[in-house]
Amino acid sequence: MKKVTGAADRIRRLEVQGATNVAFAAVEALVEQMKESKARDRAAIFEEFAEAKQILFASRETEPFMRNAIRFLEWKITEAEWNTNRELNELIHNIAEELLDSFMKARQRIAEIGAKRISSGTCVLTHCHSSAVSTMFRLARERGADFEVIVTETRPVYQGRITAKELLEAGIRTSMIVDSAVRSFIKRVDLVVVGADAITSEGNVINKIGTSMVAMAAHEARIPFYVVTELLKFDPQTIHGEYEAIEERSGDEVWPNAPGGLAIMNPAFDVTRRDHIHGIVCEEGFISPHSILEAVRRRYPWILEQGVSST
Ligand code: RUB
Repeated sequence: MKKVTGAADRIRRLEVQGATNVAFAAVEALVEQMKESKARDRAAIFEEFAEAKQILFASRETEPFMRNAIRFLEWKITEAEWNTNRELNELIHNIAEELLDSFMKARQRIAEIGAKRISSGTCVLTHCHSSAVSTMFRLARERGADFEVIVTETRPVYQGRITAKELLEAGIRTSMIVDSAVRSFIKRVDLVVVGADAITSEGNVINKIGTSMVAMAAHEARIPFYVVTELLKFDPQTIHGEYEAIEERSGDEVWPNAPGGLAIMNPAFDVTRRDHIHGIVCEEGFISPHSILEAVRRRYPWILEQGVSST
């Protein structure tokens, strides 16, 4: 399981960051792993697939996009006719391409929709690094909007720096603030835009720790708060009453070599209630968080059919 354990380690260590990158790194590793399979029959291959899936699922807890993508592969190879490893490899490669292709179309549509809300003179605040949000900003810039983005540094591992570098490269006016300065600057901004790691059946959004505080500050200041995300981040387990698990990371990220006896809590994500979200920009359009389930059912019925168990 070298390919898969290697990818899982890179994901766990944050060498691969953000829900989208995590999902595609996991899919790629799985496809490569299956290519190396020496299993002789269907049952043995599915056993290997199940083992690989468990390793990847365990790499980061709060990543339903990765789980949905892997379940999509599993569903498709379960349904299809194939006999040899060679046939399986070709099939699995094509399924991964299909997923990537549909994702790319979704991403483009999201960027098109979101970019319409960013015109010249707009000041936008964002938290963390989201590839969906960056794509939308780049498109708005390409279309000629001259706007400004305020990026939070995003403690403890500073994903805000990735965002800031990307935006500067795209020729977007960018400034950075520390996370605790959000409320001091919120009145200067016209809207807040963030990405998502998970969307629940109630329309709540899980994103980088601190997002819910940004949302509260925006709510208090009556500033619109948008989430830019593919519906592939929907977690079907939440329909069955389960809470999205929030990954707890090492305290070393907060304070390496901290004094002995100091307990450090380091949750990677938090939950932003739907009441603080003005709109979700997704491949089904600009929607209210209240209609999330309907949108997922329309666009990806397989997510609801395949994703009912925790394995
Ligand atoms: C990244 C993060 C991002 C979402 C969305 O957290 O919270 O906002 O994953 O990203 P981490 P994208 O750095 O801990 O993975 O839009 O690229 O899927």
